[in-house]
Amino acid sequence: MTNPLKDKLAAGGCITCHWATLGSPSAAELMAESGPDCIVFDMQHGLWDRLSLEYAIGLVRHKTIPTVRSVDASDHAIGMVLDAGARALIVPMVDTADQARAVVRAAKYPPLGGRSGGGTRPMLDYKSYMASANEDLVVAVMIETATAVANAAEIAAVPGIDMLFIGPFDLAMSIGTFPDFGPKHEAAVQSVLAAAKAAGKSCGIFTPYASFAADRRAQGFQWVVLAYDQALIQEPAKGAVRHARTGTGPDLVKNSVALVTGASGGIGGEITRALLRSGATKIYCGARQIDSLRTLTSVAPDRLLPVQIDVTDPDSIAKAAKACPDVTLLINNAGWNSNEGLFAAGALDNARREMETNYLGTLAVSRAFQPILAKNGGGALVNLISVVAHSNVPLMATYAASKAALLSLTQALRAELRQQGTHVMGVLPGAVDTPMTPGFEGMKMRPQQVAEALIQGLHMRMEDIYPGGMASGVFSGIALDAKAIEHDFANYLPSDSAVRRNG
Ligand code: 3PY
Ligand code: MG
Repeated sequence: MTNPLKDKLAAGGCITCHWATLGSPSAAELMAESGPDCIVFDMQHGLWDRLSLEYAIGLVRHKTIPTVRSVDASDHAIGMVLDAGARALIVPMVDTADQARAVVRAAKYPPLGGRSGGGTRPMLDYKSYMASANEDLVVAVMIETATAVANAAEIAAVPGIDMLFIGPFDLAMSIGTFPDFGPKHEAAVQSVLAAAKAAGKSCGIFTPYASFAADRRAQGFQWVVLAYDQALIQEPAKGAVRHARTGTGPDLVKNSVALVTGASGGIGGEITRALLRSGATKIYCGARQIDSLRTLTSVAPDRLLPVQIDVTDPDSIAKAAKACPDVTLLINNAGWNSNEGLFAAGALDNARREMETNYLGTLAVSRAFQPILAKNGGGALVNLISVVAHSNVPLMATYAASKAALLSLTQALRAELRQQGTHVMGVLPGAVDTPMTPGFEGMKMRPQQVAEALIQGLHMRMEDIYPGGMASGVFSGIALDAKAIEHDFANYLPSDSAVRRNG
């Protein structure tokens, strides 16, 4: 039996782990499925007891390397977790070389130490286990006080210690920088890394997020934490509640005076009809060509007023703003989709037109109507975005990029318009069945469903809505695994697309 963690360290690699604190063998099993180098069961601050630890290690030990942070540095705490099957050991709060020597004694069988033989898991095959256990085990001691930092070189030199493992939070408290880290903390961290390296040992560090882990790995740390079970549950739960938060206030639809840009299109027409049904007093129907609105406005000529507006033309926008001084609900719906990839013959022209319409056009119209909304009591501004703003669908690459810009713009509009009481809502559907999505063969929703969701979102004063199964699936998928969504969307491309289109 050779411990792959030891091989990785010897080769100068970096061990990536998940950190399990919740005392749930099922949660640990789920985390192990993702294939980390190891899982750390935290007995010091986690909810594990002897039995749940034994069971959890049983569930994961054929998938990953079970590792335990012991309750403390006592012989009993260390012997117990090794008997449960830990193949790597992290011992907290080790301040001196004497304590480090005691850790090695507790962790190794004679003649190297004084660990007592026994335990259910070692006894599965006790002869081979005891023959290899001393060699197999990775022993890491945690450096997490000012004293330990001062003694790091001596601790690293203790035979049998494989790694110094930094506890950044306790260290911050010990050196007085908590809750921040800062330069003093970083200097301490780097001095521990240097001490470990000078002794020919490895250095690891607890990293609460995967982004921190990447930075530390690049600095030469050889053990980092990618994910932490408490945060994996707590953060998405918080995010879901934040996302579902609704506001209160006067109804934004009933008795409103709305302007819908791009009203002659599939979604714009349905939004207009939905506003009409929902009690908007007046709806200005905006289009580049007034004639294209005739059928739509004929339904209720007294309440549906055609307005010429080309969102890429400043004069046209200024005239529309003059003609619509009573607007309380601006719906920026006008948009353009070339439905082409990056290597289509006209890709640069496509990209410019999409940016001009979807991003700059929305910005220009929002700027023109900001004082009108303010004068009329705040009201609401709605931007028709798309879920592809979050993750590019390369089949319509330049369009998706313009929608990403529009999403960013929407966030800034929300912040800027808060003071004047304008509610800003983003609408991010998936594919909608309109003339703009001819080539897309995935699941499409009807424009009417988008319009109904928009009205509902305004009633509830939501910030962003994701109408339809595709959009809500993508949105929650991105929160869990953005890379998986990116790769999934990439798969819609035909395999020879770049070559075929460019060539
Ligand atoms: C610390 O930062 O102190 C830790 O022990 C992290 O688990
Ligand atoms: Mg600690």
